[in-house]
Amino acid sequence: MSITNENAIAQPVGTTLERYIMRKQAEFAFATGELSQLLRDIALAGKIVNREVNRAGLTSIIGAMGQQNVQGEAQQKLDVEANIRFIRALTNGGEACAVLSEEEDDIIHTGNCQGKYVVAIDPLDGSSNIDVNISIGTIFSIYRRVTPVGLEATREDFLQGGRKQVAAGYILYGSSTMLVYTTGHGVVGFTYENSLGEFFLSHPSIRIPASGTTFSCNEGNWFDYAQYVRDFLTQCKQQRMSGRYVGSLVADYHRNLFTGGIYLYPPTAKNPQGKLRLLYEGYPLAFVIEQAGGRAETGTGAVLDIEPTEFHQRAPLYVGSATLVQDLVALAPVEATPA
Ligand code: AHM
Ligand code: MG
Repeated sequence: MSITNENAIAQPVGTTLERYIMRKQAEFAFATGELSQLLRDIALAGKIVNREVNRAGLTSIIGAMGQQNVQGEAQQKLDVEANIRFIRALTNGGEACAVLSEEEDDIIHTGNCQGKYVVAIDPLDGSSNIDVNISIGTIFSIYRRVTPVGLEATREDFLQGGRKQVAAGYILYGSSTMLVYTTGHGVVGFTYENSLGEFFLSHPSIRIPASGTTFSCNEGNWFDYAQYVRDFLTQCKQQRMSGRYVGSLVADYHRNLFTGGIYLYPPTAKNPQGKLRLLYEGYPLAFVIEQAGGRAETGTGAVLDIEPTEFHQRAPLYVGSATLVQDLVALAPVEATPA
């Protein structure tokens, strides 16, 4: 055996997601193991989607299917595949009684009426980037149902409000694939090891820097932005901050979470409430950022405080380092961006 191999064997392989979840189960809001199972189900579907994302350039799976999703956007094959994979994993896992997906108009009943949880999910976010081999992601949000166990889930279960989330997170399919989540006890990150087929704990306690030097927004919408948003961005430029915008929310958010910065999707003429969806984009990313020490605002209040009314409603999103979000909010007139 070579010295290199001996050294490799001397190194512990690390903590798998599975083992971590088992150890931390007692910290979960309802320590019954069901939420743990849900996280495992999401991780399993994430592994499958990761495989498909990696194979996308090699197979004919890439490309538009010629269908549109409920928001009228061109649907890619991988969106369809990811949607199916997550719904199937959550159905087979048994703990989710219903799922709300960006790709589906109405909630999907899994048939698990005994399940105590509902999941809102954007199965593959940043779908316009699939065709060009740029990082994409999955975003998820978990609630404990408010309707009686044994019956079908209803709208009420999904429209509880962001503060009622019991867990939320995302998977980034990037240069490496990562699962980042919170159960309300800080934020943890796992990195996927392809050869072993496991997520390993890589970031036990993620904290966003209080400030940062990156702003991320689609500046092509500049002339649609409210004056206070333009003033804030002008300040960023005067301070020689860096503009970084992938156009994949998970990728932009993840970078700013680790290095400090602010992501903005303000209201525009085309999307007067902003483009991003509250239940499976705004809320979960707001929950994670608050747990990491950052802030998520709409311009008139915290994202997590928005009263939800519709499954696919949109909301402005200003999310990232607390100081930067505070600087933006300080410029906002009270009536600037109705939430
Ligand atoms: P999607 O859910 O249809 O993929 O749309 C959401 C995406 C985000 O990932 C990204 O931040 C944003 O839309 C980019 O929008 P734009 O091209 O208007 O800048
Ligand atoms: Mg999306």
